[in-house]
Amino acid sequence: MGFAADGIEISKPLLSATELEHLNLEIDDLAQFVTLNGHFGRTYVNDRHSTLAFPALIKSVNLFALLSRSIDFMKQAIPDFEAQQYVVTDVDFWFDEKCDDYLFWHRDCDKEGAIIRCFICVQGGEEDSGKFRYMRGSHKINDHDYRLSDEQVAKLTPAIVDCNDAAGALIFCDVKGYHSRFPITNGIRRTIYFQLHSKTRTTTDDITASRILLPSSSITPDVLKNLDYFLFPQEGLLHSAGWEHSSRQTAKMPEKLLDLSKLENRRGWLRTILSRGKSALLRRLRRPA
Ligand SMILES: O=C(O)CCC(=O)C(=O)O
Ligand SMILES: [Fe+2]
Repeated sequence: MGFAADGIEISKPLLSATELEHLNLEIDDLAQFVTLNGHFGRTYVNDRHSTLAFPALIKSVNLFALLSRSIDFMKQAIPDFEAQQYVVTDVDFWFDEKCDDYLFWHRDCDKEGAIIRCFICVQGGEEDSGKFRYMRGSHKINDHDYRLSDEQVAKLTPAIVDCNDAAGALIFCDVKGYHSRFPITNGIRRTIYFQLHSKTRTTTDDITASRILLPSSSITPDVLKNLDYFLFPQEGLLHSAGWEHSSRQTAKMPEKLLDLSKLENRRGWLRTILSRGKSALLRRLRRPA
């Protein structure tokens, strides 16, 4: 199975059985953590789906190093990966509880190669616990809607691939392709989730809608090697302030940010500082102790 032809690919496990065990133990603990203000460990999207509030704080596995290894894998597997200038737009950890519903077959984008989603199963993900499903080659279909009709599903059934035995492996797919998952009737599902947007195939607004907390304790040489994948488009620096350009913002821009927007020509300067910092850090980290 190959990404270019099929829209989906699965790597060999990137996490060992021991790493999965340690990660699950840590998550058991983190997911329970409650502060006086309410539930701090998880953010509930609905009663069956929640996300870890601060996935970046996971210690048993460096999620960013794992992401960097995932990027290395995709560079090899996806012929135009570097040309499409992907940028990381999500690093998340999902909890899915019992759910008898069969997620309907859908796509999340109508431009090929624009958005890549990556899933690493930490728990569950089997046939009775939310195994991911994808229709091979359906990222090439241009005339179907967001959601497939029953007739369309029947026609495309031979193309369905089920992501079997995926614990610790990287499942990555083009979300223009149709996908679904099995219901969760037994146990739960825990998934590490990464998303990348192509800078050439999506807009700056799409990309800067998301932010990622990257703690300094996660910055290893492995992470720095792929730091470019965390750099937003230049014009995104102001977009990500969330005021001037976002159509979703209705609030008035505060004076301070208005001043900032006058400094647009300084953005190139900021970028230089960032990349200088990167080479200095790399040099330091590579120096023998
Ligand atoms: O829960 C899943 O595995 C599928 C979620 C989904 O549709 C998506 O990530 O776009
Ligand atoms: Fe989806």
